[in-house]
Order: sequence, then C-alpha cells, then structure tokens
Amino acid sequence: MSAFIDLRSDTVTQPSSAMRRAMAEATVGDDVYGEDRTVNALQEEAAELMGFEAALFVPSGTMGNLIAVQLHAQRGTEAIVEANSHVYNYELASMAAHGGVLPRVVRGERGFPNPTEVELLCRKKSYYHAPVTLLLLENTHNHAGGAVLPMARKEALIAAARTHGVPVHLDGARVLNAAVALELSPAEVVAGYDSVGFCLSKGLGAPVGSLLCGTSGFIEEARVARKRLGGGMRQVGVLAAAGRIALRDNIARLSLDHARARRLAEALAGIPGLRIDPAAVETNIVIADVDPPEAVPSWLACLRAGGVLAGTLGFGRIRFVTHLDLDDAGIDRAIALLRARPAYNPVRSPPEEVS
Ligand code: TLP
Repeated sequence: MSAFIDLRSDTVTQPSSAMRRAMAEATVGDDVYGEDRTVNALQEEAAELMGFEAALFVPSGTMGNLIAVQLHAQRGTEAIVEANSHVYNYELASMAAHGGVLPRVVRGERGFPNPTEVELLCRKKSYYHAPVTLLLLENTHNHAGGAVLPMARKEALIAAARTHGVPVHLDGARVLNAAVALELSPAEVVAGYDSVGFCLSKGLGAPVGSLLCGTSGFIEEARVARKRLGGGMRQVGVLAAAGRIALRDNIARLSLDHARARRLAEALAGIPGLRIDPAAVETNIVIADVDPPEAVPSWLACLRAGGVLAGTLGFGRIRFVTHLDLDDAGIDRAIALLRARPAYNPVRSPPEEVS
C-alpha cells in the first residue's frame, strides 16, 4: 500500500482482504470455452443489477466502450460524443483507429449534450453527410467533476436518438456513484440505454475489470468482438471473484466517498487561488480551477511534500477523487496542506504536466 494519501483517482485502491481470499479460493475454468463458473456468476449478477439480459466481463472500461462502438456504429459513420467525454479525450482515438467511426463532437452542459442538438444531428440525412449511428453518453461525467446525468435529461436524450433509430451507449464507468447519489436502483438509472459499461476497478475497489451489459444477442456479438481485440481471457475467475465482492460489499458505501468529496470541496472553496462550487460536487470527484492556471504544479508539489497525491485534468485544474482506501484523517491532511501552501512564485514553478 502506498505511503501517500492518494487522491489521484479511485482506480488506485488495493483489493480488500475479502477480495484476496475470494481470488485465492475461486473456482475457475477456461472462460474462452465459457467454462469459468466465477466469471459466469459475475456476469449474471451484473446483468441482474443493471436490469439487462446479459453482461460480459471485459478487461477495461476502454475496451467496453470500443466494443460498443464497433457493434452499434458502422464504419464510415459518425458517433455523437461530448467534447469533454472520456471516450473522446482519453481513449486514444480508439473509435477512429479501430472502429472507422468519426466522432461528432457536441459541447454539453456539465458534460451532458442538449437533446435538441442531438435530435438535429441524428435527423440530418443526405448523401454527402456521414450518418450518425450512435450516441455516447457518460454518467457520472468525469471531466465535469463527477456530475450526475439528471433522469429527465437522460430520457430526453435517449428519445432524441431513438426517434431516428440511433442506439445509445452509456459509458457508465461510475454509474453506480450516480445511482447512489440519485438514491435510485442502478437498473432505474440505466433503463432505456441499448448498452451500458460500468467499471469494477474504480469506486467499487476491484483490481481489474468492467462489465458490458446489453441484450443477449448483443453480448454474444460482444464476446466475439472482445476475442478479436485479444481480450479473450482464460482462468479469469481469479479476477471475477474480486469483482463479485466489489458488487456485494462496495456499492452502498459509495455515499461515504461522496460525503468526503463534498467536505473537501467545501474547504477548497475557502482557499485563495482555488475556485470551486461545492454545491456542484454530487459524487466522488472534486475538480478545482486554479488561479493562475500555471500554478497547478506548485499546488501539486506542496501536497506531495506533505504526503498527499492529487492529479490534473486539463490546464489549470486539479482533480481529487475519493475512494475506499481513504479516511477522514486523509481528507483533513489534504485540506491542511492546501490551506498552509506558501504564496505562488511563478519563477520557481516548473511547467505544468497535463494528464
Ligand atoms: N478514467 C481514469 C483516467 O483514464 C482519466 C480516471 O482516473 O478517472 N470512462 C470513464 C468515465 C473513465 O473515467 C475511465 C477511466 C474510463 C472510461 C476507462 O476505464 P479503464 O481505465 O478501465 O479503461
């Protein structure tokens, strides 16, 4: 375990002892033959949780999104993505590189596209326009500070696409955070999408893996697409076992992460040189704007010197993510370091690294 209080991401957690025990004791088989009982159980549990017919265990959220693009969208067509979405900014242009799909970028409000704009883009049809064959949404929205997609907006967006026969995929890497924040069941939050991916390796604390959910036919095809991408795994029940513990133990407790994130945001709001609206922090991601933006490395260095790690997400922004390996004392320490930070000296600060 890192000696640092690590607020860079919720991906940094260590598997719990219950997870490690389950991994050691897992019944496994060759999952390419469909014979790993632990994987099969995880997939069934995930499908049931999300209210879908079937689910597929994939190595990463990135692979889940790519498979969804490959199955829903045809080469030489467009997929609507939000300007600050993960799929557009942090997945190495995979939809273009592997799917032959052009991202049609729209700017959202707190990460969520305008349904009227989506409807217009889906409607447009002429021989010189590549048609839109997919709408991709993200909930919670990472770059928008863990923003939760309001249910009415979700319904309007799905309806806008559906009217023109365009399927909708949800990058739900942190959709369980959204469900906890909305106090709704995960199935209610994801009802209506054609497919949904969610991650076990973020707030839920598992070491590896995501689930892609859809109809039985879609998941059958997804299994083939995963194999084509080199993602067919063998005795992967050792990982699925940790995922089952994550689903069993770590959903309801996400509200603790949200409360800690809100407390951190409230403290940041009172610190000169940082700008944040704590009321906008709905889940476990806290993003502060730094003034001046060039001072980000000096804020990060000051935290690091006191044993706290935070990250950046774009120019002039610091990101803190709460998770299950943190406690209140860790948050207090981060707050104390930020409050005590010496005045910014532009001459001595190194250039910013953007991650
Ligand atoms: N997000 C990571 C980084 O890549 C930024 C993080 O630390 O937040 N969708 C969303 C909304 C994500 O935030 C991420 C990872 C993914 C997809 C990709 O998941 P993985 O890392 O499993 O491929």
